[in-house]
Amino acid sequence: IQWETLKSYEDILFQFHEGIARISINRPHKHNAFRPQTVTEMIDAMHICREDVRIQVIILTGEGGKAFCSGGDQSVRGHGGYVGEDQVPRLNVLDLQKMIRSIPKAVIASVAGWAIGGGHVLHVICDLTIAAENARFGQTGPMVGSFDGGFGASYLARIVGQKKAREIWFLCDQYDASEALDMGLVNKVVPLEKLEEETVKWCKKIQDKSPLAIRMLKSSFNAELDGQAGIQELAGNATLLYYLSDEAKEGFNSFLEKRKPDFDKFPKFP
Ligand code: 2NE
Repeated sequence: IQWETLKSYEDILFQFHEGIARISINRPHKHNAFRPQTVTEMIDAMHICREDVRIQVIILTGEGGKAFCSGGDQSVRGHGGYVGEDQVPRLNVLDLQKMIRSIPKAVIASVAGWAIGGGHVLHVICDLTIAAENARFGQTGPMVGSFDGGFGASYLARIVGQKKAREIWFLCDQYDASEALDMGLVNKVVPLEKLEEETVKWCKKIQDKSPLAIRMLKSSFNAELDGQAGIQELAGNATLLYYLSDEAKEGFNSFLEKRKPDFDKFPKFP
């Protein structure tokens, strides 16, 4: 695939090809662990993915074939978070998680090698995960003095069930790709050399579908789990659809034309 660079960053690659955006963590020397700057760059790229109407599907991945992401960079962990050049401790990966969850486009994790710790949570939050045969999954928090009790625990439990999620967190074991497939943690496992091809194939299948239907489905899946934030997302999409209707247009046209709105002419449904 001839990926075209959309924007250059220090810690990530951000590329585009035929409606697909590819965000790839580019710190293979650290198994693609993220520092605050990595996450800031990913957030910026996700903003672009949300706003750019050419982008229909997003792939999240890591460079090097040995790791998707190994979580927070422990070498910059300080007092209260991960510390960047400004010396401020941050847990900004939580903001990135919310963006992956709420962007009204499918996000596919393409996992080669390690998806560990906060890196594992990132793939969990993605809508779909395609794994290479060398992928390995797990949480390390309780070993390294951390945990993710948000999506990383509750949404994981929705995916693999309560018992398995507690096992994953309490034991900090690692699971290979076929174990991950068996527990419903990934959608498909392919040989490493086929990973990108298969991921793009899944993107293209989604791109052939109705974007509004995909958008509504994503927010519907989220709404059940995300409380008021989930309902707000789904309701925002309902407002978008309503704005497209002649009935809604009659409302604002009547205001602009300083007349009483005439809603009688629109169809009523049982
Ligand atoms: C991933 C794992 C199991 C791989 O082991 P192995 O033996 O294949 O590789 P190695 O030698 O450990 O790693 C290769 C290089 O990457 C660095 C290592 O230090 C090593 O560097 P050198 O010694 O060659 O210079 N590296 C790997 N992961 C790193 C990391 N996270 N931070 C900094 N450097 C890292 C093994 O590497 C491993 O267990 N890694 C640590 C996984 C981990 O505990 N991640 C943090 C979890 S907490 C978190 O992510 C988090 C959260 O819980 C809540 C909010 C935000 C973040």
